[in-house]
Amino acid sequence: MGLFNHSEFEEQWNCEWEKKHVYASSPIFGMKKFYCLDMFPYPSGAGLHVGHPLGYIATDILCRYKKLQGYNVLHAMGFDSFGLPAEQYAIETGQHPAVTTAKNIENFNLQLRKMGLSLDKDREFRTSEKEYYRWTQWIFIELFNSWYDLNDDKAKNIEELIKIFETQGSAGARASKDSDATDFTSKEWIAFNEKEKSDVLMEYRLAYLSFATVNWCEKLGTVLANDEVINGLSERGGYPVERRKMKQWMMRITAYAERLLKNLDQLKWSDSLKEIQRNWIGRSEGAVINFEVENRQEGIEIFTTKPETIFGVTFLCISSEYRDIDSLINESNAEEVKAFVEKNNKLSELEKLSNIDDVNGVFTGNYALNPVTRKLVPIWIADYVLAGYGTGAVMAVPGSDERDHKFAEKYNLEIQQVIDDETKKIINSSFLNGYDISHAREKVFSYLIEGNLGYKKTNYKIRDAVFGRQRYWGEPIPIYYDENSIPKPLSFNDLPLELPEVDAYLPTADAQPPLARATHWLYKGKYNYELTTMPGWAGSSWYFLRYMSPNDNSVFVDKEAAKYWNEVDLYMGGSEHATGHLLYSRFWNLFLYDQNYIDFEEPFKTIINQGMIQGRTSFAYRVKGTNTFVSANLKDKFETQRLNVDIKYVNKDDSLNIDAFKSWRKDYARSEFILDGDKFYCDWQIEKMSKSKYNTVSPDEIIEKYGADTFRLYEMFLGPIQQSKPWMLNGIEGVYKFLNKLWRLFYSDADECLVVDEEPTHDELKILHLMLKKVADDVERLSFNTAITAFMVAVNELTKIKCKKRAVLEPLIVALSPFAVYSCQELWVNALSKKGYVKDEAFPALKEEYIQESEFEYPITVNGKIRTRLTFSLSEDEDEIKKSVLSNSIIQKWTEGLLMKRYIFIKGKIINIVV
Ligand code: ANZ
Repeated sequence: MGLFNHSEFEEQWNCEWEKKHVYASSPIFGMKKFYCLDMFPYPSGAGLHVGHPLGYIATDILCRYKKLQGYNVLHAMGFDSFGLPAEQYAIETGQHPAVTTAKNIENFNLQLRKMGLSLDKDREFRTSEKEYYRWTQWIFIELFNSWYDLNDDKAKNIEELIKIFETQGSAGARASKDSDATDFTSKEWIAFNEKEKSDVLMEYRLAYLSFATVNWCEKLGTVLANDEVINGLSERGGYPVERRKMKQWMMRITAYAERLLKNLDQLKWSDSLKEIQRNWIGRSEGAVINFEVENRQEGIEIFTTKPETIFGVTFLCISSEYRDIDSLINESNAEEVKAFVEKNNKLSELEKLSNIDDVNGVFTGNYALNPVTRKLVPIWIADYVLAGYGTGAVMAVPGSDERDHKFAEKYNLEIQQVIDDETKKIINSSFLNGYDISHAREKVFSYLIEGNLGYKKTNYKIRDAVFGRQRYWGEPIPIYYDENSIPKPLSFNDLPLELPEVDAYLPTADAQPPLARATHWLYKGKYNYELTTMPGWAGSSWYFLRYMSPNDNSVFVDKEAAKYWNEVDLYMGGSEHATGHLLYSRFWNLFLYDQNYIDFEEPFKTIINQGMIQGRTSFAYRVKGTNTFVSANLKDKFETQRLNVDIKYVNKDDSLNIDAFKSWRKDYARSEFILDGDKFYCDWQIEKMSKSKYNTVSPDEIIEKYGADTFRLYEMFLGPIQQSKPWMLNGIEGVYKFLNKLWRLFYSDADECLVVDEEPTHDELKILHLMLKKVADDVERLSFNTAITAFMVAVNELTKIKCKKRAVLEPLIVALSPFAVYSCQELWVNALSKKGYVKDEAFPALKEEYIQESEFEYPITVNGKIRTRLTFSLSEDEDEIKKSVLSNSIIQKWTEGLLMKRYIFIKGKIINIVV
């Protein structure tokens, strides 16, 4: 064993570590803990490219470092294995998603295991295995059995609510509930039949069934969440998405809006991530004001954040989905209105919002009364008013609001200054005497409240989350329908409710979800089950808890284990989860906290978003309408079309390997090529690394060639972890050379081990401790690239002075072991003749005395000009230094025969002489 050859030891250590479960972890009460988590991987069929491990390697280094620092570390990785891609693949190929998923996971694990990650494999699980999804179903039932008490600001058991209803009716509870929930007395409640009671309770449950306008994607055959729809198309596949009203299982995340917002302050997340969540939750304080409607019993309630602008209202706008809209339409133009409503209801909220430059609407034919000015204003239907926000109606103030102004201009409606002369008169003679818009808010509020015309209201943009999907490959929702079609949860003993086998993974001919194909799938042999399944985010909303006691089948998480491991200390993942996953899991965690199952409110103390690794995409130009490609530098002579080329057909100098390229696709086999000299050049561009752009680089070959340690170091050496950066192999040789150089500190050319037991010199120890200090600081800041530079500097300097001393090399190896895991272990055992695993050592203690400078080289000036430099110990007596300086021959030359006027000594800085 002499020269660095990764293939001689990496796999061997891997096998030993695996066999001995060296990364197994368990709570050690009294010992400080570090819980580190990578965002849950979805095992896609494409396998890993070099962008995926970036975060995994970073967290691994941190975990190993924390272990050296004496922490008890929890680091595990399972798989988010339900989801659309496996199901899409199943639809296309007929293969059971469980089969493809298992194959993908196996492949994933093979790729991951080579990277030397210190994952506790005994804690691996998959969301699609029944031992896991039993608990996802159990949490669903817990949510179903809960309501949110706004008085105590926490979730409570639905039985408590029933008791309140029995004694006080609906007025007895301040609860988070459906906006159109009905009021009833205790007498009425008692008189309700079972079905009616069930319907009422649905308006309060945290997991509930309700009619909701959803994003329906015909092509995918399912409902999508708002964040899965981009510009009216499905994020996956890019298929059209339309709005539909459907009865859906929902999650009342809105009950937690205020706590989700407030708790952000205590989290160590980036400001931008917090801001994204704040905007998504979207808290607005304002008022709900009632406008009476002419010739109609019921008025229209509007929500405004600027009640003080009520004097400038010139019309009202309601949403096209406004409830009871028909009673607001006049016979005269009913047709026009209905056509508008129908067209508009098809648009998603996002489309309505993105249409900001073009506002559209139609007059209902009716008028409403401004409760303050007593002026009649027309009621319009407008596309910019969202049905699900506020009350679905606005008071339009074109003198103050931009959209209202646009609308008024377009339809020739009155545009009035918020305070015109007319209103001034009203104001002066009324409660607002001396109206000043900036101070009027509270006055308007009290006027409205006293007059019973409105009330204060805080609104949130966040919506309840649609939870049911018309898909196969997800957790079945553990609900059955009894003989009266009342939905009821399964009893705990009947969990897990397993996915039934079906003959195809598509909806049925009558548009029922795929589970309807399982015709004999019945609860207790007679009741129908719920046929929708849970969305992709269900399993990932609590997985961080499961790692704490993954093999305990008696409980979702062992309470003691949860107490010990507690919240995640560092969560690493992509910024694309800023709203969906990070809100849903915070919501479930808060709920489980309310239920007293865990004792921390927030799951993720610190979040780091790793940057994206970008790929270098290659393109070839084809002359339009032909099968002739033209070299990139000649393309301007033709009218061309740019096509992606898989980077595996492109050489380092961007020339195309034409023969290989021709074999890629049938239609390229007979292509012609216009060359530049004897080569055909491709164009390139740096963009996101992705299978679809044919620019992915697999880690496998790199690891094969250079070893996993080089790969780990190189991924980290590319730049700061939070930054996006292009993948280029240019620098990998440098990192590889570093490991070779490291090896050379231990072994001679003739393979002899060179390590000696001699006392190290001060200089050697200085190199070591300067490196230790830098590495420790950098790793704490997650600045892994600069830490690697510090190792490189130290190894170079030790090489220069030929240091082979154990007392220096041993700590070097311990400090480097989180980065170069295999090499350090190999050197630990074979070159340093140590027993056990270097990962179990302690991080070397930093000795400041070697870092602090003991000497200083003083610049000596005579009359302001530096004439020489002299080195003195920093502890040397000032008078002694003065004597040496004045007797120095160069200084004497400049001062000879002159009278010294002044001598200034500044310790550790400078010596000035004035003559
Ligand atoms: C009068 C007014 C005057 C308004 C003014 C704004 C400015 P945020 O901050 O987003 O909560 N609004 C209320 N409900 C709406 C709905 N369903 N769809 C579209 N717009 C709606 O915005 C609240 C403001 O947006 C409200 O205050 C209302 O217009 C409008 F100078 O009322 B405002």
